[in-house]
Amino acid sequence: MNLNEKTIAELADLLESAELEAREVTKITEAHPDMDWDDAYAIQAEILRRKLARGNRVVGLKAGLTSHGKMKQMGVTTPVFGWLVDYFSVADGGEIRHADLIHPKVEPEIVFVTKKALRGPGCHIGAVLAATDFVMPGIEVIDSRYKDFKFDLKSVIADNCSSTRFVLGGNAAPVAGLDLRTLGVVMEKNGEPVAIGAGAAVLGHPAAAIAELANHLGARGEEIPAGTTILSGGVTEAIAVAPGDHINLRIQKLGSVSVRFI
Ligand code: OOG
Ligand code: MG
Repeated sequence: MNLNEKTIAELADLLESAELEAREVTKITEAHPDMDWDDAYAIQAEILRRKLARGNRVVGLKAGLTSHGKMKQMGVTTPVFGWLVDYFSVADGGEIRHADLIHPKVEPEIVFVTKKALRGPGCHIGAVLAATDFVMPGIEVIDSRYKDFKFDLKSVIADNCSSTRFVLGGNAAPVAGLDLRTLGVVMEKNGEPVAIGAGAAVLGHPAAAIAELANHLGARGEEIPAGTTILSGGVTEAIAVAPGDHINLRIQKLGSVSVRFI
């Protein structure tokens, strides 16, 4: 770690205030070029500590930058991990006020819900599939707090990987008998297909993203508890949305989920 506690607290305050007030800030590595990975995750953890102290609850975890489409779009090469809290959750068919956010984008995701704990190191897709209760479609809404949605990996990790809202729905399907690599994914904006892909876009197999999360947490002495909802990462690049846009995500065999921006 290169940053002291005071700086970590200041940066957490900067990023969380930007989130809550829906305004963009300069990416933090500009003023702190020496910050390292542990500093980045420490800032992310400090933002969560502040939310928990205010009574928010963790309701899920996420992996991000797990597909080639996303890595190319954001100019990065490594997956990142973050948390989801209660007020991020939006009901299927619900509405999101665009003005509450800065410059939101939507992503199609395959969502896992676990029935057994997963702990790295050495977690692999076999362990993930054995521990999965079901998978379902999810629309993730991301909203980088950084100017023009431009960042480097350390800045985006500190910003809890741009997390802001998510919508779950469709069919909760057990993984036995499903080939998650070949599941077709179609996301529509106002009835037009805008993002098309298949599960294999996520690290070759979306369960690999969950295994990487377990290994990341394992290195910190933590695990993915049983009953955890986990977003495995955008299958395609993220799509910008405007007020009035209606987003529908269909995943083969998993049904559909939708949300409207007002
Ligand atoms: C970082 C968050 C990435 C995903 O699914 O790839 C993410 C970003 O692109 O702003 O949630
Ligand atoms: Mg995502």
